Amino acid sequence: MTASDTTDAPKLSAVEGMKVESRQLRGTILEDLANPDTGSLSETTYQLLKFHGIYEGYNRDSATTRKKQGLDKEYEFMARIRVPAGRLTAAQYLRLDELADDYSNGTLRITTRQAIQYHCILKKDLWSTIHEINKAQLSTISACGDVVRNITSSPAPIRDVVHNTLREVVDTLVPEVEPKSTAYADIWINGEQHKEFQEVEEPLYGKTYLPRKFKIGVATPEDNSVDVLTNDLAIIALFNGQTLEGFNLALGGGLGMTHNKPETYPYIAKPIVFVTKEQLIDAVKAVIKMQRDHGDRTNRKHARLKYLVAEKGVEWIKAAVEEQFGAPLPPARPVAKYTVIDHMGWHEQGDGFLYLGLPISSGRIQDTATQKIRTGLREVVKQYGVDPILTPNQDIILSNIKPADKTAIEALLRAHNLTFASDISVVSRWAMACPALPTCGLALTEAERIKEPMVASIEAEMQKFNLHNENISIRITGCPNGCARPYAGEIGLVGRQPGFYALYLGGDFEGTRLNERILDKVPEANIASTLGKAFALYSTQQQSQESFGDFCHRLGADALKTALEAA
Ligand code: SRM
Ligand code: SF4
Repeated sequence: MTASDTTDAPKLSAVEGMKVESRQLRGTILEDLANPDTGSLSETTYQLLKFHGIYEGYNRDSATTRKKQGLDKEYEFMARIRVPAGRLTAAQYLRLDELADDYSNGTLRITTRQAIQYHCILKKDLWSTIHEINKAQLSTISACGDVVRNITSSPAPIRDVVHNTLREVVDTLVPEVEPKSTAYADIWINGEQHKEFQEVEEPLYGKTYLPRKFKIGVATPEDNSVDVLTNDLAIIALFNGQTLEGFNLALGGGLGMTHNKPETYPYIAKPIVFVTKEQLIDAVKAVIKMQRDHGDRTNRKHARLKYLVAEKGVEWIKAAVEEQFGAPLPPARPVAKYTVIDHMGWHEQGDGFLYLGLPISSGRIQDTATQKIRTGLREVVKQYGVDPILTPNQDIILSNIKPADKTAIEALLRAHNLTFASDISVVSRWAMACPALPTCGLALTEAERIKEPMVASIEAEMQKFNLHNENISIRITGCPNGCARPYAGEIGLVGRQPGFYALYLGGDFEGTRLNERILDKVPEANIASTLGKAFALYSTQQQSQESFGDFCHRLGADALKTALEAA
């Protein structure tokens, strides 16, 4: 019996009760889906579906008009396909591409955690969608819900000790942290509606799984492309050249917050312990069990590991991890400065093959009037058998390319008008936006749909001060939950209320320092000109090699606020 199986906790939140009653995440999902009459589901099914990688939502664009017409909302589902470290085979990608037409809205959306999302799935198609995804040797299990989510890591398909180790760590961890409940297979693979329930042991999770979502990222200081310190558990591999020394575990990263609720806040993971390769899996499990047993199950807005780390302190956390691990562990080692790479452009893998990183704006793989991104990628994958890798920056890497195919592949992509990294500004290459409207039920403002014009207007301001070649990260979200990691960027634009954004500045490009809120409600139309004032200061007061984020940090929030508010 695990500590989470005991019932001496004060008062469980409603979701905790649902988990306990769910027969290990089964609930009445199949029965609810079989009812064709209603788009909406019971609250319990809505919550349980998340553990299966599925969210029910509705078309936010049409909801108001339909309400006036006395019509119900257009309910639809989002399915998130878990892709550890973003690695897909050519065959998997091609099947996902087909399914996007069969069941989704004809787009594949690369997420900030290297997964793929389908939007706009109809209730009648949901079972077939998930079933077909599994037939392609992919899964939506644990892509959402109170479990370990998709594990992120460097997408670089480089064949050397460093990258082989990162791949090995992810591949070893994935089955270890997956729920053991057979509910997912029973429902989506076997469709066994009336199968007699047989409880299986959940040694890691217990009956109530985790208090909240739990994210793991695996990185090296030399390649922090995953923003590893924004994860509940950051695994930082430390190498001496090509020799692995071990791993730092940093705990408590997380970005979600609520406007006007200072008790909620973004937080950067704190370094806690150093472990050897042999200790890693048990140490990871010790961290998860520690959060399972000590995380807050009474208030979901206070349930992430970050609140435990912030409130209990690193000494308490270290002792609690060691208790679960069963032995003392050395403290985390000092780490050199982090660097971030976007892996765009052509590179050698080190095994005779090449890889090509292609920017995909907001991760949206789609055909438009001007760009046939989806068709172009499909054709290249089909004709040349290259394996796609999804990046934590919402971009795509085509890997295992024969050098002899380089010219033809580039020509084929150009024929479909895909964008290459060399075609766009640095700032545009690094910018990210979350989906927000119309699919996200939590969006207060636009994000993905305004990203390109917004970035273009910011770029125009940068140009005025000759800063257009600067590496500046811009991250836009439609609400404060932080899905495009806005607080870990140099410029964060966070949806505040329709048409208005909170402006955050002063994070570092390397993802090791959070930015700060400088202005609360900037009208969308004024954002670029407001930032222009900061660019003006930066262009005249920048110290040698100082990045924009570091400059804003040095200036400080108060001075920046005064400068940006000045007419
Ligand atoms: Fe997220 C919820 C989209 C990465 C913090 N996130 C949501 C939901 C499911 C909305 C909902 O709960 O109803 C969004 C679906 C919108 C849609 O229309 O598709 C959503 N999150 C996304 C994605 C697709 C954004 C993207 O641009 O790619 C990312 C999917 C990642 C994946 O493949 O698993 C995504 N979300 C993140 C990240 C960034 C990361 O993990 O690197 C964060 C900040 C880090 C963190 O977890 O703290 C993030 N999402 C949240 C939160 C706030 C959690 C919190 O602790 O407060 C929510 C809301 C919640 O959980 O209650 C949320
Ligand atoms: Fe939705 Fe907010 Fe996440 Fe954007 S940041 S996808 S608006 S929950």
